[in-house]
Amino acid sequence: MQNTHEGLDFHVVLGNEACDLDSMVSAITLAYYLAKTSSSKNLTYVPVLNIPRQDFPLRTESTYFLRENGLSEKLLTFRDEIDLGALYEAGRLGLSLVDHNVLPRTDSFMEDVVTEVIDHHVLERRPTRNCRVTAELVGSCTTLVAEKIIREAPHILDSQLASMLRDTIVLDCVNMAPAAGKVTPKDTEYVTVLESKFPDLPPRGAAFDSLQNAKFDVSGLTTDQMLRKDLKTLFSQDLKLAVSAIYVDVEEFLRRKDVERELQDFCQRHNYNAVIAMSIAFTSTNEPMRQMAVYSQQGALKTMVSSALKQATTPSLELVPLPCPHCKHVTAYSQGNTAASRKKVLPILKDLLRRRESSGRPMQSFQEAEDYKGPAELTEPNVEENSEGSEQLGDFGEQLDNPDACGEDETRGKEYGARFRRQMEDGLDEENSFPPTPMNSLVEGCPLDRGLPKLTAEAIFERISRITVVDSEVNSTTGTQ
Ligand SMILES: [Mn+2]
Repeated sequence: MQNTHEGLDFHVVLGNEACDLDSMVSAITLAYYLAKTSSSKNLTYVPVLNIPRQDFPLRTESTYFLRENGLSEKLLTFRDEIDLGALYEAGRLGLSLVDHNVLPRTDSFMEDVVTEVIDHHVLERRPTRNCRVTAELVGSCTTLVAEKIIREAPHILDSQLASMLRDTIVLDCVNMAPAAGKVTPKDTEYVTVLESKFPDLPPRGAAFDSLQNAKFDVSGLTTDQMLRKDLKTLFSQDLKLAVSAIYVDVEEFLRRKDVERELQDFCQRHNYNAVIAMSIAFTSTNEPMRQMAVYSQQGALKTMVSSALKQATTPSLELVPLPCPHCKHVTAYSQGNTAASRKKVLPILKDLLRRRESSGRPMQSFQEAEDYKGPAELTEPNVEENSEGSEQLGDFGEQLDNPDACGEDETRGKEYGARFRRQMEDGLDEENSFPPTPMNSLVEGCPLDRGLPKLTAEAIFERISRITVVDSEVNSTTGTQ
């Protein structure tokens, strides 16, 4: 494995920037299929997870899934570890897109090497001669990859591959429950095929429950990771607000050791002026309870945000202060209006920022804000909302496929118990609405802004070879069929 890969070309299978389980598994399994069925000797197939490696722990269901399936995170290639631009410039790159069908704006220069698209979102790309497109509005992109493998290379299926495909489809399709509005006949068809070929797969329900639990299991996360896991960002000219859904009660969150210092670190690290943390929990009778905390080092800003939330009328949040004896820069509330999710709270905050801007109160109100270089030269008040952390995106634009999928979460949820309901709520929102194009670019910049790749072609080649090795070891111990 020395320098024998000089002329090596790369075919990268790229998932979307939400990097949810569907994207990850579609990328890994399609790259595996391509590697197993390719006759080309100098082409390396690399699944690339379209987030920086440091963000991967936020995808708790994905890290859990890899552990369960005996794949090491070390074997995966993340977006900040491979210089796609340089490979493209060198004429050594081909691309398959899975779980999205157009490259985000910052990557669009590579469109001409996209030779294949497999996706379940509404098609946004124009047809071209050299790109094969498979696009169907099924519940999971993984269903389309499973279909391809079962049709074209059923011999490569083993129980590990089958289990990865099946479990991802089951999670995306909410345990194949029609009432959830995700599953389509094709999803059911391929889950059934996989289960009939591998009757030893654990029951669906168990797979669904454990993945669903893993999705909300933040016990291993740092405060910074908790705040980034399900985050929306609002910004105006001089202010940047983090609105985080946290997956533990606000009260419990505020009991974390050194939480105020960690909130301060979080704000400094990511240039936020304030953090609004929201939580939802369910009582034993499945009644939702929402709590909210407002943090800012800048007292005037904390007061302004808190007042706006307390005085909001559309809707009224019915905030009641929660005792927080050690809090200096935090005010905490329980939220009487339990129907007001983050989706309802965001407009209140947007409106606040907008009013502030149009009343011409610029930087001097909040001196500490000066290190944030907001979108420059806005001629009119302009409040933008952006998503990052991407976890909240969950299904990345699924909302586009099912515009009303989440409207009646409460009623739907009742049929499935609290855990399912949490999924329908998507933690705190009913929403997954965001554009399928770059969501981090305005806030965090492109992953590659951080520098050039650390991996050489050889290192990537070696990593991929190791995947194959691990894979065959697993196969030989678990057997097939
Ligand atoms: Mn998907």
